[in-house]
Amino acid sequence: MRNIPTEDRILWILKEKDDFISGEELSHRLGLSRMGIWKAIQRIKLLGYSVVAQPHLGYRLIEVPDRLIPFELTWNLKTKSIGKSVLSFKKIESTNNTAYELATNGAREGTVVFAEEQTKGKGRLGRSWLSPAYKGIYMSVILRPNIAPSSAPELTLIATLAVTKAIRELTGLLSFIKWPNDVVINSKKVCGILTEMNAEIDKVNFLIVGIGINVNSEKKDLPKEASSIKEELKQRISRIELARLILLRLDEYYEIFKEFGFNPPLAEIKRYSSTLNRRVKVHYLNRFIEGHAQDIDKDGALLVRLDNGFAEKVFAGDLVNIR
Ligand code: BT5
Repeated sequence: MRNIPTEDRILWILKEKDDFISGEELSHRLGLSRMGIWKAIQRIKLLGYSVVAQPHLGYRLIEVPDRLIPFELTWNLKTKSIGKSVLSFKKIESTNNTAYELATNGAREGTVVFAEEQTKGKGRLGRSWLSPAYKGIYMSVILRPNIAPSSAPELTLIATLAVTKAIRELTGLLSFIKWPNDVVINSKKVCGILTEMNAEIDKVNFLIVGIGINVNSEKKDLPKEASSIKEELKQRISRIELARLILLRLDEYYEIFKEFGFNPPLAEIKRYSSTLNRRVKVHYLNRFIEGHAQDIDKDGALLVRLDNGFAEKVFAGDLVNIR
């Protein structure tokens, strides 16, 4: 356990024990003095953990704070690549920008950057993403898939699938994928994905998949037409649990994507789509296209059947479900 901070090592032992453990045993197992243990416990408490100390019994972990602490995000996380390295910031401009910088400097695939608050959270096309402190999950994942730049939108859809599944599993809420980059509950946006890329003409160097989720945000924190999990569920949930589940699901679908391509995740994306088989209006490259959302193509594009009978393939855009 060399190089692992003392706090994390103590937390690890306290979690596994799930009962009182004597200061003596802790100091023996960590090779630290009793005073050293006591000081580390004080630092753990400053992070927001509740640890009780009882004479003769020792220390016991009572409560974990709902903070995006790397140790909590990764403890016993069974993923292959996503979340093997996690960084968490209290306040930064944009997790996508920080992840992009890290990736430029060689950060490995699966590195994830979290923030409790973003001061310049980004949406697509220069739009902004409201990121109130401690209420949402703002995270960016570095991926280095061996794909052409034209396949990047597939990873955006895979991320919407991971989030949709995780929300359903944890809360029972019926979340849906709104093409091309949203997750909605009761037709209201609770999550948006922004994928950015560093690529050459025919090869992606890396992708940054940025995920913003309104978890415990209140109506007043959000744009009028948006919502949060808390607003829809009428109850707060653990951001840590949701973030861990998203890392797991993303890892699972990313592995499938790397091995079998986009088709298997696409079948599920269609199943959870709130867009297909509806009349839609898409704002795309300064044009409005209206018609029937017929299918999501094997590259993630939306096929819209126009009223004149022709089908048009739309690669990106802003979409309104009309009915
Ligand atoms: C998106 O763009 O939906 C992508 C949002 C990605 C945010 C994440 S957070 C972590 C990572 N780091 C970043 O800097 N970004 C990513 P788009 O489809 O263009 O939608 C943007 C529009 O959604 C805005 O113009 C607002 O109308 C609306 N919006 C802004 N904040 C919102 C929020 N918190 N919840 C719902 N809608 C919001």
